[in-house]
Amino acid sequence: MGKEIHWFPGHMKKAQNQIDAKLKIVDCVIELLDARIPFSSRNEYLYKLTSSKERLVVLTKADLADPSITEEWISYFKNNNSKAIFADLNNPKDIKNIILEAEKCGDKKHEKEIKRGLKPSPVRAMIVGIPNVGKSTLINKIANRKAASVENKPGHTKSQQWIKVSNKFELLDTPGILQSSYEDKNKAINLALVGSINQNILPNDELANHLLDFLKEFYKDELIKRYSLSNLDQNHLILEEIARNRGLLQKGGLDIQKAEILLLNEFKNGVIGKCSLERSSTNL
Ligand SMILES: Nc1nc2c(ncn2[C@@H]2O[C@H](COP(=O)(O)OP(=O)(O)OP(=O)(O)O)[C@@H](O)[C@H]2O)c(=O)[nH]1
Ligand SMILES: [Mg+2]
Repeated sequence: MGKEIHWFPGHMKKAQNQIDAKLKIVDCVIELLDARIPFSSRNEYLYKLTSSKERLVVLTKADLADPSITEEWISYFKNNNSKAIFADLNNPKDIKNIILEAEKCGDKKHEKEIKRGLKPSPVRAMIVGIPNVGKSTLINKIANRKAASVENKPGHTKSQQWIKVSNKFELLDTPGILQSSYEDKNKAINLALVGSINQNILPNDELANHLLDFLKEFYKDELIKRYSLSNLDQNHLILEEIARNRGLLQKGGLDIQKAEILLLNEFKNGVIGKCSLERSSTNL
């Protein structure tokens, strides 16, 4: 495998240009980051592209992340003068909180309009982020209807779409965009582990190995409990034990590849526990 990780389908380049073109007419950018990997899930290119706009950072999938580490990330963003909140996008209370914060983005514009004797115009927010981070979900929850298509697969949304939420609020859904390349392979691995890079880009055995090393260091008890493990010595023995305990067999013995897939899927879906892959103290 080469040093840099590339997964930049054609629609992402187009999406980047379209974001640039729409920036002029939006009041703020809502940047979604995955609460389990706030550092790796920030697309540096997209961040710079949208830096002239007021920004609200939302750490999504907080229900899958380690709560104390998420709190640390919120403090980190605050200390860096960035407005950030965390959310489980399936929790209506969290959605209300996002709406309240996003509506504030229109305050300056509304002040100017009122001074000029104009009626306040709707707040226009552009939702940006990497694939699978929850952009379309957020829009549907705010709009309270299935306005944008959602699927648990990176790169699902392929084009921009305005969604009118109310007379006060309009949202722009955008396709998820990754950096055109990742020099830092750890970032690419993190993105694959949470499901934001296509599964076929990095080999499962490498991902499973990396994940086991990480879980052994930070979430040992959760790992042992989930798979009833008798020891944590070597990763290949752990995978064998998972295969044995789950009855993953093939002709001639244990099916290790199936054990890797099971481990990766269960991690991605939060079944092993609330695990954060990145900590603000060590990653930034
Ligand atoms: N557990 C959990 N799942 C979430 C949350 N937000 C979104 N999801 C799930 O994540 C998956 C992807 O959501 P989408 O809204 O399609 O993501 P997107 O950012 O629009 O993805 P692209 O269109 O590929 O860029 C779906 O299965 C959602 O149900 C959350 O806060 N918690
Ligand atoms: Mg989408």
